[in-house]
Amino acid sequence: MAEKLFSITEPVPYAGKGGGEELAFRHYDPEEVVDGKTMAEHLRFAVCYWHSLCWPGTDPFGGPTFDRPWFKDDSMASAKAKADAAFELFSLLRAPFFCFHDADVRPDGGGFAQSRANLEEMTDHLGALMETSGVKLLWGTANLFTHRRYQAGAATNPDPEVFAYAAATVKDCLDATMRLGGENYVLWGGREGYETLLNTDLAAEEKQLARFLHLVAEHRHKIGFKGQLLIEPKPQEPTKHQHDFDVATVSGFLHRHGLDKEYKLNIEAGHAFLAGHGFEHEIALAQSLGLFGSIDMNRNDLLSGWDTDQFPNSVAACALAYYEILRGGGFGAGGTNFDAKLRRQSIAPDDLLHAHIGGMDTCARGFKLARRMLADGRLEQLRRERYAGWSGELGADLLAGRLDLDAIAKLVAERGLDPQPKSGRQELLENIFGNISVE
Ligand code: XUL
Ligand code: CO
Repeated sequence: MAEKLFSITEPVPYAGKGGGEELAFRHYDPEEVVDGKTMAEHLRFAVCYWHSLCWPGTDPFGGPTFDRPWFKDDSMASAKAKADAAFELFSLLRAPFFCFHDADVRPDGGGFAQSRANLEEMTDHLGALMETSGVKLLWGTANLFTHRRYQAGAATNPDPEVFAYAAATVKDCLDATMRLGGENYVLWGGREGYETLLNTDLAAEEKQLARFLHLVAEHRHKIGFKGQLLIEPKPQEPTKHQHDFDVATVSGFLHRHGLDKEYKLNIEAGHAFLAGHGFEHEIALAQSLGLFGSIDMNRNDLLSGWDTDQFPNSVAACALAYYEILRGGGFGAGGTNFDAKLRRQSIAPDDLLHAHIGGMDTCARGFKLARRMLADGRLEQLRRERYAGWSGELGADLLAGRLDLDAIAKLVAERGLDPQPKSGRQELLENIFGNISVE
């Protein structure tokens, strides 16, 4: 019998606001029904395997600080012990979903064939754990950035052999994701970019990346994978510049290459911030372009300027994100994946429980606030009023292209148009947001 990892054995209870227990939800009751769906169904939480089970507490200046039993070697037995601990964590948190990279769950086999065999064996093991626990797979993905073969990228590598190796790896990961009933498959191009333009052929790399994404889409159709394919934008880090910079950049790329019907986007809070955008901006833009898929929920330390992947703790920030998600109709196949990790000194396994409980409670409060903002209706009403002119005759004629520049000039002169500025009412809107309470 493996030694006990966490201090509790029963799932984290919902204790409500007054609850005194530390390991209890105060705001997230997975079974609470809101607008005909449970909170678990609305938020679709996923625990990420990599930060929670694999990351050992290293940082650029220091080695591992965490001491987990499965870190002792790179064997299949340790990979299975890690998987068992992972599902214990998911079940204690009552998380409906998890997400993983191939490299998180299987030891590197030292070559393609053995790595593939390891992944297949671990896919069976994960499948059995999913069956007994009821935990589902939100998305799978391939790690195409840690191994040194990917130092110059995967799809965008100057060496076609690396492209082929990466493509073969994605095939196996997509197959494994399908076998496990995954609802999405994510591609994050960690090293698809450059360190210096002096050795980089941008046009060649763009062509390679497009071919790679077409291959993945073709394979999805071939095997009948019904889940969503998602691209996760990030502007840089570890590269100096990444091709998938932000939502706008990826959207342009997808349209340029006829891929816009195949892919949607997985938007991460910290990545949006690194790109100089708000999280809600990236979500709103993806929604307006019909590309919204799923989110990676975290926050960055705004003073470090680094993708610190911390658990969310701002209800207001989460509310603004969920507001944009709800305005677009909520999650379809997507969900709220915590791409967040402990701080390096949080070495106790229970810290994983505290981190997720806090994150889930914060998201639940943010979601409820967002819902009330929508139900209240004033924000949407004021937005509609601001654009009301466009539903009039002039607006309709302009948009429909019924007037050319000559006709517009004639109309402005004949009608003596002298448009007057109107208030944008930002403070009023911010006060409305500030005064709507979560409860
Ligand atoms: C890296 C990141 C990844 C992706 C999956 O910043 O967010 O963990 O979510 O590869
Ligand atoms: Co992410």
